[in-house]
Amino acid sequence: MNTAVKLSAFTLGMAGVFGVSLGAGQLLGPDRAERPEHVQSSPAAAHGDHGDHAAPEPEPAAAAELAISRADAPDGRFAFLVTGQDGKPVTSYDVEHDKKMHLIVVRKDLSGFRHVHPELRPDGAWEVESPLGEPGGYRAFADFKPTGGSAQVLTLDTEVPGSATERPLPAASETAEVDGYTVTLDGTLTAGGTSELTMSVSRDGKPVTDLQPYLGAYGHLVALRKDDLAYLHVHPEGAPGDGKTAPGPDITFFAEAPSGGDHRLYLDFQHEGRVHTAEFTVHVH
Ligand SMILES: [Cu+2]
Repeated sequence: MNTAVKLSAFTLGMAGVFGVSLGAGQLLGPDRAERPEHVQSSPAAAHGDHGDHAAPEPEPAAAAELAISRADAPDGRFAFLVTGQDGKPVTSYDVEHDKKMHLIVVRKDLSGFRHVHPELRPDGAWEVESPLGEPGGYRAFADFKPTGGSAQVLTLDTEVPGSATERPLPAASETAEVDGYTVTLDGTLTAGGTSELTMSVSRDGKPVTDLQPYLGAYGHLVALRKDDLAYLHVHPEGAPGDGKTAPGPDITFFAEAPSGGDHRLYLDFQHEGRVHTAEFTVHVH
């Protein structure tokens, strides 16, 4: 029932700006959208701030030959393995955005978004409190960088048994309400170019100006395309502590959408010690 899917390492929308310390706009892998699930692809371009420009490009197979699969976990937990070509678990990872492993989970109708950070078990599996919710099909995106390899996103499809009700995608809106906060979206995400998006956070009609760094930034934005769940991971312009980036109310992102269609945007931000996720439906032209 679990479909291990291997997807490409990502293509950077903006050259060489991976890295939480820089916090610059970053795009993960538009090309996966067009790829059938069984296809593997070449490794990502080297990420600039890891000092690996000088390294020769790895053979495509070398970096791409990782696979992901579910692993056994206690009740209420979710575990998976990342394995190399030799079939052994990959156990050495670089920290990216404060964590070695970012796991994005969403139901296939784009509801139930979760962004969690599993822990590496002694047996090499990653485990976390289950991010799965009500019945239905789910896709998990494991976003990581194995030490010495390329940053990449592997996807794993799984299912929560039971009678599933598909939720229609909420209507497109430039305003999202979450946990008493209102987040407004300014800017237009267009296909095939770089789009500047500004998200502005307010509460009770007042701009929030004391956002807290979360994973090294004031906001993390993930976009998923309806139907094929193409994954777009974007990071904000500016970083906490860089002397020019204010802690709200505005969070600015640069993103490139590889293609059009309806997308769901998920903004994680932290305020007063809690992380909130504001969601928007956006139609990309
Ligand atoms: Cu994360």
